[in-house]
Formats: sequence, structure tokens, C-alpha cells
Amino acid sequence: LLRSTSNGERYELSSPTAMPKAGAFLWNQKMMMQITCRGYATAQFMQPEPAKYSKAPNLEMKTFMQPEQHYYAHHPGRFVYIKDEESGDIFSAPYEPVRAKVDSFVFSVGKSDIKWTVEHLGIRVEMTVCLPTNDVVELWNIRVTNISGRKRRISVVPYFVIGYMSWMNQSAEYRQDLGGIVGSSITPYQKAEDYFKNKTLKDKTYFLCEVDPDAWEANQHVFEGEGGLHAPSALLDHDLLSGSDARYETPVAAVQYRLQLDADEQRDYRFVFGPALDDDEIRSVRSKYLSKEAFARCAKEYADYIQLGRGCLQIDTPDKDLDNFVNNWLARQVYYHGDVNRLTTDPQTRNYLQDNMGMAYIKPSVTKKALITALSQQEKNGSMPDGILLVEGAELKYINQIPHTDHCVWLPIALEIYLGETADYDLLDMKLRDSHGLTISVFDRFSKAMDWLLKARDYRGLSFIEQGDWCDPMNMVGYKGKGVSGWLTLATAYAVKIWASVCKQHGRNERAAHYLKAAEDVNAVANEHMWDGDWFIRGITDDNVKFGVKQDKEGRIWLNPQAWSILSGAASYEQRSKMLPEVDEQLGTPYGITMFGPPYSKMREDVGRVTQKYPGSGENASVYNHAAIFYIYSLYTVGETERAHKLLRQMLPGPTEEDYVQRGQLPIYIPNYYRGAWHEYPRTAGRSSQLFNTGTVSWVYRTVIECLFGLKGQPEGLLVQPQLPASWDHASVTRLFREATFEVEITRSNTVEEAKVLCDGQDVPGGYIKNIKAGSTYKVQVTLPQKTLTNGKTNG
Ligand code: CEZ
Repeated sequence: LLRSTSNGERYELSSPTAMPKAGAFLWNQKMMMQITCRGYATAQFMQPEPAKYSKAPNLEMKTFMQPEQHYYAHHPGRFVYIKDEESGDIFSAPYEPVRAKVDSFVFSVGKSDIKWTVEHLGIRVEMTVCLPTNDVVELWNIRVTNISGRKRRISVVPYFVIGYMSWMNQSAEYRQDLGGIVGSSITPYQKAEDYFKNKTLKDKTYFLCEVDPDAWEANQHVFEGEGGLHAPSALLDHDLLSGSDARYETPVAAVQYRLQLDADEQRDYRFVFGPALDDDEIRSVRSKYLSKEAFARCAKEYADYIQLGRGCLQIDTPDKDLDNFVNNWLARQVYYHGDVNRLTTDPQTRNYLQDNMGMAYIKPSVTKKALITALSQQEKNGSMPDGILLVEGAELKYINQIPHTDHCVWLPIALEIYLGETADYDLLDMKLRDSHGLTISVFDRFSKAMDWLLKARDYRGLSFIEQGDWCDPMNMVGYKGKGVSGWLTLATAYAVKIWASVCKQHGRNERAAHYLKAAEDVNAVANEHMWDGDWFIRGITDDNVKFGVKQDKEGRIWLNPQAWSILSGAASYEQRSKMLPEVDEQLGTPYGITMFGPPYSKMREDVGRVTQKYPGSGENASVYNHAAIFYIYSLYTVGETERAHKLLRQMLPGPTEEDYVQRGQLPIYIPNYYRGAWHEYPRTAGRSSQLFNTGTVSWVYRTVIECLFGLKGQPEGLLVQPQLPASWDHASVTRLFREATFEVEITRSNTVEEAKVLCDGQDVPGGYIKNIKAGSTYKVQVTLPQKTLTNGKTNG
């Protein structure tokens, strides 16, 4: 069903039906396309707000993608019909819309292209899509080979969805002068001022053919007729498409090549598909991209561009599937997030900071720039806005109009990672002017943000939640102004503690002592009000009701407070020994750890919208991977190696076929969640959300680099402290760090009682390698004691 190439660079799925929503994605800084194995596609480009050029039959609500939901016959997609002109039989590649039982099918996902090979009726169709590095264009190569061993007469009919463009104005026609079908529209609007904003929008969609087709259809209804998309009338009832146009009718791009193929004869067709402002732009796209040479050049340039995100870690362990993922796909997903910020112009502040912190391992200058950009939008009182505006004229939209109180927490977390990779403490002394005209140092800005977190607490010292914290839809715990978040209280302690250690490192000892004391005070308050005997509670509502407590039938125990009590140091060893078994027991599933349990089955008005999501989906008790990785990371910080490794491994689909099918996703990215409600709804438990936008991945990368392989940046060098699971007896790792290369061999031996580190043959006390020279390669040998199951006592 599923196989990888030997080095894990490609994954190949050999059925269009076993995991029907399994897909892959490509992006550049201006666009993103996600496409399923069956050919349904969701593509977006920035102008500067996200827009589409291949659209659904109804106008879609502008919000985040929901690829877990239904794909329907008219869903945007990229298809090729093949018609046997002798028998009249048809099929389509990749699979939709005809859904013929094809003889063979391969969906092959690479890092910089996506391919399909489909064989049926003695014809092989190979479809390949790639993007250029800098423009909004899909580059499609469609190769047709006659594998029947005899002469054939066939029609090749690409069918690319343009869709319902606009209720104000839409049309399409074949443009001989441009060599393809062009759909035109006016983005609907009502306010006069929007006219001036909209007039430069790319309201045309083009589909250009390198070779002139024999016939075409630009009118979707004419193509489909009464036959339906699986048996379109234009194709079945006629020899040639009719050459229709669309006049305030739904456009489509369908073109026909009628050809004779000798045995083994092959034809390549190239097409470009995308949005444009006007004919001039379409003409220039054509001349720039629509040729064999341009396709080859773009493929290479794009592969190089993706390679820039290859990251700092290559591993060789007893777990080959994990190797494939870490070596090829994990850094790619981290890079995607840091490269394009999920293609939004106003990313949520917490997302912006976490997406960019992962770039510290790939391209630290991007992290630095993001910290500066975020801080330059800091409010006068030290708090952070809900979203960070990335382009001139952008506005805070949707979720960013709702007050969340956690954004400052992510500043020192992102900073710590950046400093770990770079030791660039000079950043702290940089003077930064903000959007209110105030100029103060980065150091002072961090202090102000921490002061704000410490201030935004109630009479008990617990952090106000307003309409949400990290958990966006937890919007009614504190909307009356009183409710508090147990998680945020602990996260405040953690953030302030990190800041204290940065202060210390920066020689600001008084500040360091001040913040350390403040963090300890917060931890004490958390312990006084939030400890419920066996775990930390999630919060206290406006009406002073504690939730996430033993008596709760739903939402009884939440993962975040437990994870962050470990990170903040609020949880003692004794408390952890009570919490962790409860977490295992109440939140464990075969697909990872759920974010809380049991799921809510109905609205709880003093908790909010999260309780209205479908049980086991989204934040309502799914295996929400972002929450899971906080927990996993926290486990590693206290030496809970086995628990941590088990959960880390569960974050990836596979390796059994059964698991792949249940999750329905290829192991080429980590989704934002897998369905939870394992006890309530086992049929759907584990199913992937298919959404690759998630703050999870930068934490996963960090956890793999700094915890599992224990290669963590320090002010003066690299600390080597691997935490391999007991089931591994060796691992080889190459880690790039501050422009030096570390070749690390980790083995086990019963001759040592604690980890022993040698660097170029020299003993390294405490595993702390200092005086690293850029450009050098270091050979590091780590000997770990023979398999002992760690239980967290070491750091008690
Ligand atoms: O979005 C994420 C946010 O982008 O949810 C996380 C939050 O920490 C991230 O910043 C947890 O709440 O509005 C909603 O109900 C949605 O659930 C979004 O909040 C959610 C989705 O995953 C969208 O991608």
C-alpha cells in the first residue's frame, strides 16, 4: 500500500481508495497547493490576502483549510480524462472524477514535486506538478504512453477546475492569442472603497497549453452535460469538444488532444495554471514558464529552494521510519512554517513566534527578524497584540479580534531557542522602535512583556484568561473578566523563569534574581490553588468554579497544566508520580495522548466554544499534537525518556499498514490533530485532520534535536546528553551547529555507569563541548550505560 524510497525521500501510495484523503503539499513564498492522491486540490496565493484561482461551486468562507472534510465531485481538482477512441471507454487520472478501477496507481510524493502514474486501458498517464520558486503558477507535465503493444487512437483531455469565480461577473473563453483558456471575473464587493483595493486583484485564471489542442470546452456545464463528471456528455457523446465559452456561467479549463500512438509511443504535454491580473501578465507567464527548458530549470531551482530548509540534523537509528521522517520531512515542515507563516498577513502572535522559533535550527536570521518584527508591535503596556501584521495595510482578522492573554509567554521560549543556536546575546542590547514611537532595548521589551504577564493576574495571583489562552476556543471561562487559566499561570512561571536565566546569562544578576523569585511565587500560587490532589486543574471560571477537576465528568484532566507544571518546576517529583500515571490512564490512546478527557458532549457555557466542537475533533479532546509535544518535551526535561519516546513515536502515522489506513495520512508531515474520543468513537479515533499548519513541528524538531539526541546549544558551545529509548542500542547523528559539523556516534556499554562523551578522542566533562570553530568537523563518541529504564528520579 505504502512504500518509501530507500532514503525516505519519496513516499508512494499504491491505492486511490485506501487512504482517500491522503495528500501532499508544495509552497513558495507567494502560494501553497495541497492536493490529494485522487486529484482534489486546494491552492491559495497571496495578493497580499490569501485568494484562490481554482474555486469551489459556492463561495467559500475565508478561514483556515479543512481538508479532513468532504471532497465532492465538483471540488477543485486537476484531472486528465483518457478516452479510447475505438471502444469509447474512458478513465481519468489520477482517479477522480471517473473513479474507474484502474490497473495500477501510484501517488508519489517528493519534497519538491508530486507525481502520479496511472495505467489503464493499455495507456500509462504520468502527471507531475511542480512550482516555480517565485511566482504563482502550477507547472504540470502530463505524459501519455501507449503500453498496449498495438497502435491506438485516444483522446487526452485535461480538466482543470476554475470553478465559481464570482456572483458579480464571471466568464471564460479559449484565447487563441494566449494559447489557452482564460477565466475572468470581478471579486464581489459592496463598499465603494473596496473598488480601489480590488482593482489590482488577480481576477483571471489561466490554463495555458504548450501545444494547441484540437478542441476545448470553457463552459463547465457544457462539458459535464447530463452525464455527470464521471461520464461527461461532451466527451462521451461527441468526437470533439464543442469549443464552448462561459458567459456569466461557471468556467472550466478542459482541452482535448486527439492522437494516434504507435506501440510504446509517448507524448509529453505541458500546461501552466494560475491567477493573473491581465493579458500581459498571462503572456509573460507563458513566455517565462511554458517550455521544456523552463520546466526543467524550475524543477531544479525549486528543489534547491526546498533544500535550503533541510535543517541541521541527519540521523541513523534502529527506527528507519523515524529516520525517514526526520531526515526528509520534519525540517521541511518546520521550514514551510517559518518561510511563509501559513500564508497569512496577520498570523496569531503565538503561531508567529513558534513557527519562527523552529527556523533557529534552519536559518536563525529568520527567527531574529521575527522576534524584532513581533516586538516592534508590542503594546505600550508591555502586552502583545493577538496577531502580528506582516504587510502594509493588513488588519487583525477573525480569531485575532478576540482577546487572548497568553501571547507574551512565547517570547522568551522563542528567544531561548534562538540564543541556544546562535548565542547572539547582542540582540538583547539592540534598541527597537515600536509602532507607537517608543524606542527601548530588546532586553527592556522582554522585561516589559514579563512584567505584563506577572501583572495580568487576579487577587490570588492566577493569570486572567479573558476569551482564551493557548486554547483559542476556550472563550467563555473568563469573558466576564474574572476567570483564570491554570495553564497560563504555569506558563507564566515558565516564561518568567526562562527570562530570568537569560538575564543571568546576560550579566543582569539583579534582574535575574527578581524574575526567578517572581516565577517561584507564581509556582507557589499555582500549587496553592490549582493542585487537585492528583493533577493540576485547567482553570477557574468567572463564577469561581474550578474545572479540569476530579468531579468533572467531561474535561476532567487536561494535558497542558500537567506539561507546564513540569516545565515551570511547579510539580515536585511526588506530584509527577501521581500525575503521570493519571495522564497515561485517562488520556492515552494508540494514536497519541489526547489534550484532555473525557471529551465534552455538549456546550458548557462557562468553558466555551471548545466544548461545542465535535467530541474528539479539534480542541475537544483530540490527540492535539501541539499539546502532546509540550507534554513530550516536558517529559524529556525530567528524564522520563521512555514515556516521552513512546508518545513521540505515536505522533507519526505508521509503521503498520493498519495504522496508516486508520490515520489516512502519509508520514510526510505531522497534522494538527488525530481524532480522539478513542473510548467513545473508536471507528474514527486516530483519523488525521490532514492539516499541516501546526505549531507542533518546531517543538518536535527541538525535542528530537535537543532531547532525544541531546545536542543542545549553550552560550559557550554544545551540550551532549542523548536520551535514547531503552530499545535502541545505537544511533549515528550528524548535527550542524554554529557552522560546525558534529558527527556523533552513540552506543551503549556496560563498562560505564553514566554517559561518557569524547570529542575527537578527548574526554568532555559533563558533555559540554566548548570553543567550537566554524567550518570544523568534530567526531563525538557517546557511550551510554546499558539499557536501564529511566523513571525520572534523576532530576527529582
Ligand atoms: O487554530 C489553532 C491556533 O492557530 O488552535 C490552537 C492555537 O494554539 C493556535 O494558535 C489551539 O487552540 O478557532 C478555532 O476554533 C480553531 O480551532 C483554531 O483555533 C485552530 C485550528 O487548528 C486552525 O488551524
